[in-house]
Amino acid sequence: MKALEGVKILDFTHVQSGPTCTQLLAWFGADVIKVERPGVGDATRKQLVDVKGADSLYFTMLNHNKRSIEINSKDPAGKEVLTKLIETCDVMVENFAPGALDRMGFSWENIQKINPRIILASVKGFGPGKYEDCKVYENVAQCAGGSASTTGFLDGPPLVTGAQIGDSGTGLHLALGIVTALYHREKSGRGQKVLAPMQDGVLNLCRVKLRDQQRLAAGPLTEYSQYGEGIEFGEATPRAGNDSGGGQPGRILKCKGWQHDPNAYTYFITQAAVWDKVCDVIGEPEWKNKEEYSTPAKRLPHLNAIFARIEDWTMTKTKFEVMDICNPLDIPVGPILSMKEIMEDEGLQATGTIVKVDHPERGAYYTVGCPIKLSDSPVEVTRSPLLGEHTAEILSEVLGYTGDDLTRLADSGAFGNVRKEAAE
Ligand code: CAO
Repeated sequence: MKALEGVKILDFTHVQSGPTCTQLLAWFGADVIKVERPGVGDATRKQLVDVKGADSLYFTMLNHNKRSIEINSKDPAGKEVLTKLIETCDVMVENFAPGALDRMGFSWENIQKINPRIILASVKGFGPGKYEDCKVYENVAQCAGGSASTTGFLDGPPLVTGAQIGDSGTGLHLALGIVTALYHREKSGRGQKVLAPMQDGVLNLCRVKLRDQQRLAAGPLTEYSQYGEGIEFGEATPRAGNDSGGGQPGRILKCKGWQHDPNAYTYFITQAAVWDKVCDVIGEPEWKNKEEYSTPAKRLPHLNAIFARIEDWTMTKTKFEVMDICNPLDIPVGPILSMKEIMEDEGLQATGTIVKVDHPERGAYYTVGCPIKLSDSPVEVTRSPLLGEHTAEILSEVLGYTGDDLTRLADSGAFGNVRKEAAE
């Protein structure tokens, strides 16, 4: 039995933030019923299409292990079925623009009246306040949550990151809120509203930057490169390039082949505990007795010179050789892996973090499997549903519609291809 087996999720999500959350719940065993607009579906189905006529990778990689039902939520028959789904499900998840659910007639008050045990979980761009009505996408959240202002180099513009911390990061936060509310319901018997604003989720992931903001009041941030370069600090946490965010200095350094391979780099951390080993490995054993380098604090103003010398050494090795040499010495390093290298990584494939999935329209493709491993609830990744693939099945098996009732719904036109499927 899977951890969340028996939990029914009414998945009213679209694009990325909501779908990442419900995909996780599906992987843990919940029955996730994805509601989509008839004939159109989640907008991502047809975004960034690489195989003509097939669902895009954008959609398939965010919607595994779910069932799809087409419902026009603005049609009376659609509202009737949605109401039944709310009665039946444990959790309703949505990430529409602010107010959209209310406009459909499903305010939190109405939802509670239909099913007092249901949990309503929402992603919005911003929490209550002056921006609460804004529509928000990933990069807006990265900018508003403190990530962009603290990412990049000191002499360059703010940067967004490749990690989808606004969308997938908020999806993760929401999933935790949902299982927490489910746990609470065990004791209270009631559902509750769970809200995960994207700005708040990004800020939570930028916690250390708010830490640094307050440390500025006590003087310069000595572990930042600019301190060693004699550049004054302003009033806000600056961009720190590839400096380590923690107390152990680190940098991205060139490795053998960097001239033609954009990813021939390693991250290198001069952790205090292994300083002597770092000196030996790069061929500077006399540094161990050098007064200016004798403590971590004394080394801080010299980090540029220290890392320049370490880079002279890393440039003579490939990023994997650096790993092989440093790892046994407990010197923390990390090769900069390209997406190609990650996709082909046998270790990640063996643990189910990179998974090959077959799809009837597009054939086999790789996806990222569940990154959280439960020993008693293993994940089996199954393909994303075609649009409305389970409409008839959900109407009849989950909601109990049969005979004339099923025909009435099919005739209403509010459920896409249900008539054809029911006839089959
Ligand atoms: N049947 C009928 N209508 C439907 C429907 C269905 N099954 N599903 C959605 N709709 C309608 C909605 O009711 C809404 O109608 P109204 O505007 O008349 O109320 C309409 O479709 C558009 O919904 P939307 O405003 O949510 O969609 P959008 O493409 O304009 O905006 C987004 C997209 C993501 C910017 C917005 O949904 C949003 O800000 N969401 C919250 C933040 C968020 O999750 N952002 C992350 C996006 S990427 O992961």
